[in-house]
Amino acid sequence: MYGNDFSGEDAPGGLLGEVEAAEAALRAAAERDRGAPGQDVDLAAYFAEVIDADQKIEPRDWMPEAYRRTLIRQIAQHAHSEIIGMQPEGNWISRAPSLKRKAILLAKVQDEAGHGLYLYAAAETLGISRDELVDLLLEGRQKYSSIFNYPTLTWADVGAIGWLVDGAAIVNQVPLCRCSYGPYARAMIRVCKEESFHQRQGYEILHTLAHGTPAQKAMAQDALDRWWYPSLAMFGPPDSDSTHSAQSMAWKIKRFSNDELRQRFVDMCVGQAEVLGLTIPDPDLRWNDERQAYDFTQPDYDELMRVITGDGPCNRQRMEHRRRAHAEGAWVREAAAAYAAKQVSKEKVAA
Ligand code: BYC
Repeated sequence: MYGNDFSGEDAPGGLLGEVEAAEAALRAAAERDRGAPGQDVDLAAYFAEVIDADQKIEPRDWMPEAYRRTLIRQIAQHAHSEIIGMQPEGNWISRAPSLKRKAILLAKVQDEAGHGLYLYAAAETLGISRDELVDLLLEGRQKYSSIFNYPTLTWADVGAIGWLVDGAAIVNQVPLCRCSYGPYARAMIRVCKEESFHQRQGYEILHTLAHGTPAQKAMAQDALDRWWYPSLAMFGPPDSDSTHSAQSMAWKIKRFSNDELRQRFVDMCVGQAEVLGLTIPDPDLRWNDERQAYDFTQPDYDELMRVITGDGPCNRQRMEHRRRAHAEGAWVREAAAAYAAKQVSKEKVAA
């Protein structure tokens, strides 16, 4: 029994079906490639036409400076989230309850590093280097997702992260597979396919615990109680307070608003929680026939702002760890650069 077996995630209309459709649309857009604009073309008008026609902006294309900056901000924040996001789960690699669980978790955490790399590479196509982006994170001038500032207290938290955090990530990222910027859309397709496996492994951990001893079930419920509202907050502030949504949607970077995606996530989770036999910690959660969606209690957005601005339960610990890991990895980067330089000079001698 997996988290998406009954939400129809693999079905054509389900989330993975949407990823497949986005991939096909991306290929079709590439085939319709308009090539570079002629010399006398108004570049701003050409950019608007490409966006209107649902084609992709590529690194070679002219783009408004604000579009470029917005993409760098969002993609970098996303990349940093993948890298910082390795910490809460990495915390459990040495304490996973079996060899098999340990191997799976290790692979998952490595996947997150890979996602960070795809995303840094996508950001680099916008004319900023990975070194610069890493410095911006380490200096606290760029953000990462609020969710990774919460602690993982028990093994069930690893399950809750997979089910809820990766689940929220998929709901947020599937529409990004149709983002107007080609390199970001392509990175997202690959990321979403992998995230789907992550979500399933988390759900399976919780399913096992929820059908285990009373103490294990209580541990699973406690994890759901602690991760539910922070997961809802991952989608960002409510639409009324979202500074970037309107412009990002006009540019087709974002395809849905923060509130629309949050609603979609809640609607997806209710049936999944029922199969787990766990209770979503919201006494006001109920089906609204008129809206054809669940009514639910919003997360505490003041808490979200506190966490975003550096005052969450683990912000300091996460950044200290990242700075230390970066400093301790300096010799690896130097060795890799020296090796690459040596290869280049060997090739030159051979040529
Ligand atoms: N946390 O105008 P808004 C993962 C900021 S990785 C922190 O709505 P936007 C995973 C926002 O940046 C998950 N900050 O912004 C990894 C803005 O501040 P600035 C990461 C947040 O960009 C490992 C301000 O609040 N996913 O899933 O239109 C293991 C106003 O917000 C948050 C992504 O990054 C937040 N939750 O919409 C497991 C997805 N929310 O920049 C899992 C890509 C808002 O003006 N990003 N802010 O200083 C997005 O889709 C959008 O950037 C957001 C926000 C929906 C997050």
